[in-house]
Amino acid sequence: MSPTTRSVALVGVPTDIGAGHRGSSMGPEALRVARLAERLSKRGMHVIDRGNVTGPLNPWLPPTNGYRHLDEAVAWNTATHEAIYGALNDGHLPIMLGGDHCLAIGSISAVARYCRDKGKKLRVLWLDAHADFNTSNITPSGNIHGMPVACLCGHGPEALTGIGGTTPAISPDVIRQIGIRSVDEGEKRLVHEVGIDIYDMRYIDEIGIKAAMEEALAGVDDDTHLHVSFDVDFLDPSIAPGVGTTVRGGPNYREAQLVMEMIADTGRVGSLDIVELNPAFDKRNQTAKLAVELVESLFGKSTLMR
Ligand code: 5AB
Ligand code: MN
Ligand code: MN
Ligand code: MN
Repeated sequence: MSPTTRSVALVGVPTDIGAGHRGSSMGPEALRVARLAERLSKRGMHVIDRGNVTGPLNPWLPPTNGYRHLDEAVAWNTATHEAIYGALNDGHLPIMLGGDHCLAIGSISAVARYCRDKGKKLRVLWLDAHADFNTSNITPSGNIHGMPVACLCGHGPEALTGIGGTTPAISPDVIRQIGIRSVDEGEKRLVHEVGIDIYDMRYIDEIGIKAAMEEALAGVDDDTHLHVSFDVDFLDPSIAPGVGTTVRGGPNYREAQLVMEMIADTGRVGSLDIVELNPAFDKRNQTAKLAVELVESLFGKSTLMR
């Protein structure tokens, strides 16, 4: 391996513990079947599949005190945190294969801890139809996959906000949310209060994806660790049916590809989550294949002729 070869570690987290539909637990395998490792190897990366993190089964119970499956979510996120923090310290660029989006609490708290250790700046790009900023008293569902950003910013139960030892794990000003088009009433008030930088679909329609991405990436420099949290429901459901929580009016194929290409151009991607892929809703693994294609773009596959 040449010293410039990026070594990538795949970490599967096969659970749907935070979701409102069963099936995202099959996401890691669907991404492997869609040949994620082989496609990244072809791009010259050194790919190690570290297998799957383990955790409790999904008991499929109703919420208690505003949370569904809190103990199990803590167990999965603690294991995810350790796996991602370990991969980073071994010199790998970790790709967390979800799993539902609650797992970003584990992965991003690990990335933030690693950045603190190394004195690096962190920028989190949150590609999603949803803001994922609910708390126990405003959530319409109790599903923890609707709460990870709030938890990471310190709003949530101590058992989740404290994973990684520092609460809050991140400051709201490191986050840029892109593609947002479905936010609950109380959640909307809270993201405004906290001051999350949101590039919603209306804004993207008005100024265009290129200008929006330039704004979201402004200030990223050689010292920045870029974490991309890619919720597959970011994409328009016409091209990505394999998710539990579809919302119409998302980025089309070419817009999504441009998002990934512009992120790739920074050369600063240091970690990635691929979450909310739900093979139970997919057709012939097409959404997994599309996700893999977009991840290739994220790691430098370009449509550019110049
Ligand atoms: B996802 C909803 N806001 O809290 C809630 O897919 C949906 O990780 C959350 O973005 C969607 O239940 C969570 C209605
Ligand atoms: Mn999400
Ligand atoms: Mn979502
Ligand atoms: Mn979802």
